[in-house]
Amino acid sequence: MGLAINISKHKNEGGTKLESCIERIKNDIENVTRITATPNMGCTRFSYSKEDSEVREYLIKEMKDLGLSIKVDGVGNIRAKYIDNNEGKPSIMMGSHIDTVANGGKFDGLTGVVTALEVIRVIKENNVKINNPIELIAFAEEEGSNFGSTMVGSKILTGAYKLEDLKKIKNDDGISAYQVMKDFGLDVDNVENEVLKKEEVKAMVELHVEQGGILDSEQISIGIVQAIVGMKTYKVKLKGVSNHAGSTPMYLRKDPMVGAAEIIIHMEKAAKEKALKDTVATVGKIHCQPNGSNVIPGQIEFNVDIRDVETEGMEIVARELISKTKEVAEKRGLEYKVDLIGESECVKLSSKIINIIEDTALENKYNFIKMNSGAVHDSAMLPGITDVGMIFVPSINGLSHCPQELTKFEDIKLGCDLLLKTVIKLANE
Ligand code: HGY
Ligand code: MN
Ligand code: MN
Repeated sequence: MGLAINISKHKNEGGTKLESCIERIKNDIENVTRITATPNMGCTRFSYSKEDSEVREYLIKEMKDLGLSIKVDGVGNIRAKYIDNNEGKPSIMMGSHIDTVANGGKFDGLTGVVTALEVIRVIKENNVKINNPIELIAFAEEEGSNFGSTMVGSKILTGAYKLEDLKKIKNDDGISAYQVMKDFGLDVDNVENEVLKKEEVKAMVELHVEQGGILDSEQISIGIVQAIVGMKTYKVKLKGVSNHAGSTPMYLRKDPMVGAAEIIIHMEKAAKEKALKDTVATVGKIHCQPNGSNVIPGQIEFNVDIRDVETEGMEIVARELISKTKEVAEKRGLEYKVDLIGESECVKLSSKIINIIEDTALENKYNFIKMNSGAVHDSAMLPGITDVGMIFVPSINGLSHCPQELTKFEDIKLGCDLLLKTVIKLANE
């Protein structure tokens, strides 16, 4: 494991005023983000990778130093509970995910985990009275970087995914999530016995960077999230006839690349002109076989990521995808397959939690707005089990899922202090 500058033993200098320690937050983020598969090209920390192991080792040590009771479930979610004479009562849960996209930013997911860790440090060192345990959860495989399906950790935790689903979803090498998790040393066969029960949790509050530009452009420190978009991810496979790029006349070709291009252009048109005002559609991943510049491709696979706060918006684009793929494949003599490989509903967050966060922001004179999230988050899987709220902190220039992702530590501290006060309120109401 890389050098870990260990200043996390600083006593919280917040004095009587309860507040988080920006140095400890910075230290955790720097120690974790130096562990990446792509040094100098952003954070690449896929779940179940070498980098993931190193980060888990670091975070679990920090959790043990706090005396938390730690459990890693069969899909790799880390659950760490601070219990203080309130054993058996439902937890106030906080946290986010520790995995990243390829060449991602330093703050997506991790910010929610280190601020939750810092909240527990402050509560413990100030002996704050809490009637409920405080639980930090670090979700696995939120990004879908391995298997194309987002929020696998929270879908398993909430029962939205079953063991069977882990055997179905596969990585680019055709290895199932089930096998990857087993090889990582997880007790994946046990996942269905670890589904979160309503009586285990009283509330969930996730802090996350906005990943959009509203807070930064309007110079606002805090976003209180009201709804999280729904999402559908499709995998499209087009099969044609691979052939020589030079000696094959144009009229004899069955070229899946050109077919894919027609469909991808149509996705943009469907989202812009046929769907609803907030509908978005993206093709960010494409795989060409055999991928030679002088070879007409034999097969093209690409994923289509469709989102909206309204289900209807997603369904319009999904219908366009299926009909356009059929039309293009028949016209060009291609075989085709369109599979839905992941989805999550648009969720409205708990008005109770939104009100508590808002009251706390008003009491502390934070400037805030209420807003929706265009990114999906593990919290989106929990409303069926508990009351859920989210706190956003600004992303500079709205950039995310790229090495340029940036959030000021002062803003993270402000968000962490709001999280701290919200959690204490929830643990004492
Ligand atoms: O894709 C998302 O919205 C999230 O970052 N996984
Ligand atoms: Mn995220
Ligand atoms: Mn993300």
